Amino acid sequence: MLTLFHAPWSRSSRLVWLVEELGADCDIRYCDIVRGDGTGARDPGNPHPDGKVPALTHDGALITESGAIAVYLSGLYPQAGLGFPVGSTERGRLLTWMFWASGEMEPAFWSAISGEIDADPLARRRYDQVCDRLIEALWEGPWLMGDRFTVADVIIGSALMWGRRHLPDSPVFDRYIARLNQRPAKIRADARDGDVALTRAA
Ligand SMILES: N[C@@H](CCC(=O)N[C@@H](CS)C(=O)NCC(=O)O)C(=O)O
Repeated sequence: MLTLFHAPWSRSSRLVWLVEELGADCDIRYCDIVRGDGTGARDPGNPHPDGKVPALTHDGALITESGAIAVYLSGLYPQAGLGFPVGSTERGRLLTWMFWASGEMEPAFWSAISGEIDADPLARRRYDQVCDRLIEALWEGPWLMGDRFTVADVIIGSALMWGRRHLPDSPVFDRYIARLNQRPAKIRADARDGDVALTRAA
């Protein structure tokens, strides 16, 4: 049995989207979390060791970290075609995107949000490299890996949607985000994302 621990309007929203893309048989457990503004509280029912989301349990085994959950879930549903088989070179490219997202892209976005890129040339350089890499990959499109929509589009695409105003003006980003928003699974996931107030009342 699969259970996703999810808080509305958070990093776990992208896993709700992935569940919809995969057609996964996964229970969604709505949780409260401590938000950036200090509101909310740790949910005692959430098994994440830091009280964060997302967390996934599979027959009692706990998996955390968005990228790990995404790779794990897409591996359970190979027929959905969001990943590649072990041993294929495309899987190597896909894993590169997945680890790059957490190791390079997310820190670069945070340094833009905090203003660090205006004071630190190395932070600026990393941010510019991240933006250049994305624009180059998405130039042809329609997806990060070309014609095939993959789990990397869910993880990286959701970060671009969330952080759009911290990215440079580019029709490449705008068109990509518009394509993502038109996906039926994304529309279903938005409807399922939930209401922060209700998780607190629960
Ligand atoms: N690296 C983690 C980050 C998870 C994370 O920070 N989640 C936030 C929600 S966006 C959270 O649960 N915060 C609650 C807290 O810090 O206690 C991942 O991507 O899964």
